[in-house]
Amino acid sequence: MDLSGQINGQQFEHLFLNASGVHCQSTTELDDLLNHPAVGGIVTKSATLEKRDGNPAPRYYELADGSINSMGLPNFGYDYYIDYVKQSHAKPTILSVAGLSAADDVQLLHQIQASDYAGLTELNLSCPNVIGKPQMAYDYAGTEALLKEIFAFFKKPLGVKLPPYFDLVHFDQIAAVLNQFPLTHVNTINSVGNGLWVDVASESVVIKPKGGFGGLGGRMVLLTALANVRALRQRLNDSIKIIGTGGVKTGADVFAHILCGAELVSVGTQLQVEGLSVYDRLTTELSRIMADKGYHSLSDFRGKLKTI
Ligand code: OXC
Repeated sequence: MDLSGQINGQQFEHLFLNASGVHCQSTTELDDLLNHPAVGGIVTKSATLEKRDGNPAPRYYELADGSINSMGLPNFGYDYYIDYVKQSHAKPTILSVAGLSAADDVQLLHQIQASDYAGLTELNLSCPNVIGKPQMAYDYAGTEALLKEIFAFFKKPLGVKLPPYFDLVHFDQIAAVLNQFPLTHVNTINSVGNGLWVDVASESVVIKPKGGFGGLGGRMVLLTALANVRALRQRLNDSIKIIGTGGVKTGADVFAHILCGAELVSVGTQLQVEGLSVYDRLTTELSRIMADKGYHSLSDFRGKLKTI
C-alpha cells in the first residue's frame, strides 16, 4: 500500500505527522516520532524567539470526545528547535514557529533564512492561547501584509498553520490572500478557539488560563476540520498542499481527510490519549479500508469526494 505524500518535492513515505504541540516539545519526543515506522515526518512545537514556560496549569483537559487546552506556547525557544531540524534526519522535518507579534514572526523568518536549514518551515498564524494576542489568520489584511513582508526576503519553503474558518465567505477571503504567495502548504486546522467546558459537579471550569477558555481538539472538531480541508482544497492553488489536522480518531477519519484533499494527516489529541501506537492502529485501519475499496495509493482517492 502506498501511503506517501509530497510537499515541495519532499517525499513523506508515510502520511502521518504529529500535530504541532503534541509529543514534540523535547528532542527526545521528536526522536520518538522520527523513529516510529508509521510516522512520515515531524512538526516541532511552535518555537518562539525565546524559551517560554507557557500558561499556568491546569492547561490541558481531556473530555469524552476530545480536549480543551490553553498551553500558551510552552517551548524551548527557536535556537533549540533550529539546532534539532538542522541535524540530518532520515525523514522530513517541519519547523513550526510562532512569533508573539508580527515583528517576531518576521525576525524568526529572517533567522531561518540566514541559517543553513533547508527543510520546511510552518508559520503558526493561529495559536488561540497567548493572552492579548489575536489569531493573526483571522485578520485577512494583516495576514496579507505580513506575508508580503516575509516573501520579500524569505526564499525557503514556507507554509502556514491556519485556524478553523466557519463561513464560506471567509474561506474565499483567506484563499484569496494565500494564493498570492508561493506557499508550500497550509496546515488546517489549529484548535477551535475558544471553547469552554463546564464541570457541572464542581460548577467550575476545567483549565486555569483565561478563565477556562481554550482551544478544542479531538473528535469533536472532525467535521470542522474536514470542512476546512475541503473548502481550502477547492480554493487554493494546486501547488499549495494541505496538511489535514483535526479530529482524527480512526482510519476512517484519515480516509475522509484524504478524500477532502489532504496530502498528509496529523494527529494531535488522539496521539496524546493513546501514545505512539495510535499510528500503527490508524495505519492498519486505513489500509483495510483502502484494500476493501481496491485502492493501492492515496492518490487513487485524494480530493475525490463525491457530492450529491
Ligand atoms: N494551538 C497552538 O497553536 N498552540 C497551543 N495550543 C493550541 O491549541 C498552545 O501552546 O497553546
